[in-house]
Amino acid sequence: DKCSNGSRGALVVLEGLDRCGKTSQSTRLVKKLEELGYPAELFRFPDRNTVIGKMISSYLNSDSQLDDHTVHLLFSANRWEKRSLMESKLQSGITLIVDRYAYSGVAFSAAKGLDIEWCKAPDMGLLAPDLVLYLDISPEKASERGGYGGERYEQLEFQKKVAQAYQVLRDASWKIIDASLSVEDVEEQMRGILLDCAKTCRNGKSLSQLWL
Ligand code: Z5A
Repeated sequence: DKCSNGSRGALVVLEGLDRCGKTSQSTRLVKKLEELGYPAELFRFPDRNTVIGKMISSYLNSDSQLDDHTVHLLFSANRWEKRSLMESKLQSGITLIVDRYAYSGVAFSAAKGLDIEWCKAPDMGLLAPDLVLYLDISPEKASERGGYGGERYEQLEFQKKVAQAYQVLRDASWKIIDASLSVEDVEEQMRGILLDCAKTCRNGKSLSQLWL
C-alpha cells in the first residue's frame, strides 16, 4: 500500500494554447517522476473514451453541432466523471499529470463570449491542482507547429482570445513556462518546480477544492 505513511501524490495540470506542447511534455514528466521514485500517471481532458467524451470528440471534429453552453457543461461533466478516480489515485500516493483541466474549460468558453463566472460555476468543487504549469507561447508561434488547423478551435484569432481569457484565471498555483524553447529546454524549466511540488504533497499538504 503506497499510502501506508499517509503521503499523497500531487495534482499537476498542464495548460496552454493549442500546440503549446502539453502532450509531449506531460508524457516526459510522467517518465521523469517514475525514474525518480514518484509513482505517476497521465490524465487528459477531454477524456474522449467516456460516453460524454465521445460527444465532445464528435463536436470538436465538427461531426455534430452543440450550443456553446451545452458543450461547456459537457466538458465540465467529463471532469466530474473522473473526480473520484483521481482522488483515490492521489490518496494512494500517485502523482497525476493532467493535460488540460477546468482552466481550459473556462478559457475556451469565455473566448466564445460566455460569462466567465457562469463558466467557472460547474467546475467549482473539483480537486484543486497543487500546481498549474502554463506553457506560454504566442498564438502565432504555436500555429507554425505540426498538425495545426484540423479541429474546431484551431484558428489564430480564436487562440488569441483564449490567451487573453487564460490571463484572468492565473492564481498562486500557476507557474509560467516559456514554451517557445526546445522540447528539452521546456522540460528543464519544469523539472525542479514539479519535484518541489511532489515533495510538499508527499509531506502532507492537504487536497483542496477548486474555486471555492
Ligand atoms: N477544450 C475546451 O474547450 N474545454 C475544455 O474543458 C477542455 C478542452 C478540457 C481539444 O483539446 C480541444 O478542447 C482544445 C481545447 C478544448 N482545443 N483547442 N485548441 P486537446 O487537448 O485534445 O487538443 P489540443 O489542444 O489540440 O492539444 P494537442 O494537439 O494535444 O497539442 P499540445 O498537447 O499542446 O501539443 P503537442 O501535441 O505536444 O505538440 C504539438 C506539435 O508541436 C507536435 O507536432 C509536436 O511535435 C510539436 N512540439 C511540441 N513541443 C515542441 C517544442 N518545444 N518545439 C517545437 N515543436 C514542438
